Amino acid sequence: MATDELSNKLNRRLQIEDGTEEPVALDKSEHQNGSEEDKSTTANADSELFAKLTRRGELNEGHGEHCQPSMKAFNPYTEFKEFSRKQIKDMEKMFKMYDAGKDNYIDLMELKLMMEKLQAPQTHLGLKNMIKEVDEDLDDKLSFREFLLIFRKAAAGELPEDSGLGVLARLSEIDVSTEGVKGAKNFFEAKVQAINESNKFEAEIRQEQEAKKKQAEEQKQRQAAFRELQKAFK
Ligand SMILES: [Ca+2]
Ligand SMILES: [Ca+2]
Repeated sequence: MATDELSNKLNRRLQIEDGTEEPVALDKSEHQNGSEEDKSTTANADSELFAKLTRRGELNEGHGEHCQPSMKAFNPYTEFKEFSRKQIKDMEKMFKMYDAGKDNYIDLMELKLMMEKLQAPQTHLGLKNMIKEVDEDLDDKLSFREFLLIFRKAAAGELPEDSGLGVLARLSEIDVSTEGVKGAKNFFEAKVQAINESNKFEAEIRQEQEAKKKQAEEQKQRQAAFRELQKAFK
């Protein structure tokens, strides 16, 4: 519905600009009380509207530049709900510490140094494979998000303990606490805990939203009462 309305407006605007259709009502009022200056301001606003509509149309049809996924704000706390804020902060600290070049990526050289620091040096091929395992955007280096994937996999017991990434997660001294690598029982307990955590998180957000809604309603009521009061004094 809304899209139809937009495209109608857009078509009409195009026709007016082409001169194939006389603008009606809108312009009449301008002739009556508007100066030339007013008109050009309206024209500017119109072309701005036109640009916006065109862009909206393009986006609706899937053309136009959408934001790259990597440009979207990445929120580790909502995406990695299985970890506590403390755990994520620890992982961030570690990531920043080993990102010596401060470009927000851990590249092969930086990973090499990390593994040496952790006293588990890896071969060149080993390092490459470690990156490959979580390098979702295939740029041969680890973003913070990809770095977190290492711990997600470790916590879910998906990394062989003697694999490069498994060693990294174990030696990182970050308590992934879900203890996925230590056996099925703990793994399932960890899962349950993760689910409870995420439910808790959602419940907290819901509570916040409800509180806001209530506040807005109360304000509305106050305003209505105030208006009634005003009326009474008129
Ligand atoms: Ca770096
Ligand atoms: Ca990458």
